[in-house]
Amino acid sequence: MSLQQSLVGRGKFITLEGLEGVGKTTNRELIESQLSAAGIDFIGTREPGGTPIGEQLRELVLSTRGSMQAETELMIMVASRLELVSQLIEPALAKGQWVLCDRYLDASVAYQGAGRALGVERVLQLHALMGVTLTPDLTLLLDMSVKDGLARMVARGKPDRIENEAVEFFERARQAYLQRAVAEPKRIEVIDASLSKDDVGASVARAVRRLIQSV
Ligand code: T5A
Repeated sequence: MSLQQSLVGRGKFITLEGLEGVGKTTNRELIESQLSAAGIDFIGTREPGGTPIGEQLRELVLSTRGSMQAETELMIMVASRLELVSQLIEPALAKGQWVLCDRYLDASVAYQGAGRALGVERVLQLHALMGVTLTPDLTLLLDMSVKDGLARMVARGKPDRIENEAVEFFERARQAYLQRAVAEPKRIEVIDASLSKDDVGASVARAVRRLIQSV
């Protein structure tokens, strides 16, 4: 470790999670402003994607052309994550930068583990096998009813392959997210995403402020 690294310390890793249309992108922008105002050096990224290979994988996995086995979908998500963690997230954290990521491993647990019914344990085992074991310091789970979240998404138009899934798929994913929050209350903060943008933003900002104050 260089002298500068030991002085700065390791950065913090924040993830945003939740179903379609719950406001992850909206709140990602708010957090970015908050971190900038606090003078924190950070990078923002997203999943699937975030690296040149990851962005190609994103296009492939979200394309509406043709069908795909659930296992294939999971492996593409893991491959994109592996690239992102090794090329971008780990090096940034090691340099003392904070990382803000729109979706991460909890999304695979929810969407592939529960939504596609591949099994939560199987999803976690695959990550462990591939060495993707990095855990966020803070996860903001934006939660609201599937119906209302999908309505926001529909208003935006042009659904991708996963957004075309049935309501039951998203209900299973939502329950898996909430179960993870119960199992890891220190890491995962559940935020009521059905409230106004201002109220959701205020809850998000409070959680991020607590993390900033903890260092
Ligand atoms: N996926 C991803 C997996 O299946 N497994 C995985 O492991 C991973 C990593 C990614 C897809 O891949 C899947 C999940 C996804 O299906 P994506 O485009 O990155 O797709 O993610 P989406 O969730 O589809 O992103 P969206 O843009 O649809 O949703 P956001 O970002 O949550 O919502 P946002 O901020 O764009 O807001 C949506 C609309 O609602 C409004 C906004 O202005 C916007 O119009 N809005 C509000 N309106 C009222 N009140 C509020 N509080 C509002 N907040 C936002």
